[in-house]
Amino acid sequence: MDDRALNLRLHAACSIAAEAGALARHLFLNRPQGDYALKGPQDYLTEADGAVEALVRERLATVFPDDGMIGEETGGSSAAATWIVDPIDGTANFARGVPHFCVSIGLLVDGRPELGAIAAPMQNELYAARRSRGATLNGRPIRAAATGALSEAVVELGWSPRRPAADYLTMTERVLASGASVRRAGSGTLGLAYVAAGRSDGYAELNIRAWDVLAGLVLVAEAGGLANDFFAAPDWLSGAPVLVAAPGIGAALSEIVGIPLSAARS
Ligand code: LIP
Repeated sequence: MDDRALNLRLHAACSIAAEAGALARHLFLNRPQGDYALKGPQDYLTEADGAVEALVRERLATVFPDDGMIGEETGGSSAAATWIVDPIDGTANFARGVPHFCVSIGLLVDGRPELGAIAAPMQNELYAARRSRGATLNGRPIRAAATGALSEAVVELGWSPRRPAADYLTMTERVLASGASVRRAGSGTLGLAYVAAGRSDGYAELNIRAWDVLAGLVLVAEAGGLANDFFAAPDWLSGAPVLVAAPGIGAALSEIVGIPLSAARS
């Protein structure tokens, strides 16, 4: 795909993410308390997930009819260029009234992460990145932090019932023992974006989905951070481990959580 076609898709991803973010914000501020369902243990679903995904699918199909799209809620089909979409990442937060969630739109071209846009509507923040073209937050360049030791680091860990709690507890114990401070905010996508923006120094989760991480992985790579090769996992569509980190602590954190970092750079 040539430069012009990729630029067109980056701009479209940003404007569609912003529009979808505005819809998510409206639905969040007007949702009745307790208005959610569970797709499975601790796996929340709200009407907003479906409404936002339908909007994104309609917009992308209108502008790029030959591209594929896979959405968290309604699935889809892939093509040479495939959009991977999470309409509301951080649905558990959204459902319980916690204003920490986002819309994530990423593009794979021939299986390679090319670009991403993430809208965090409650913070009026729009993240964007394209491979070899840098990463921005509200149009300004972002860089991963210069933190040089785990004892000074802030690391976010994600979990879900897709892996036994013991695995997560072991990982948390090892990271805490390294002297790092640990947090969990409930949105894997924003966890990766915060590493790209230097707001935290690492994000790890043992089983996460492609729609939670694609846009964030492009952001981290373009902000000078390190990441594992998520899309090299044989069955990344049903979930795989993710690790991203600031360059100064990447090797040490990778050793602790047991997720190898990718040698490749964008
Ligand atoms: C969530 C991720 C989180 C993970 C949850 C879930 P959702 O995405 O952001 O990191 O732990 O299991 O996958 O369901 O809010 O789009």
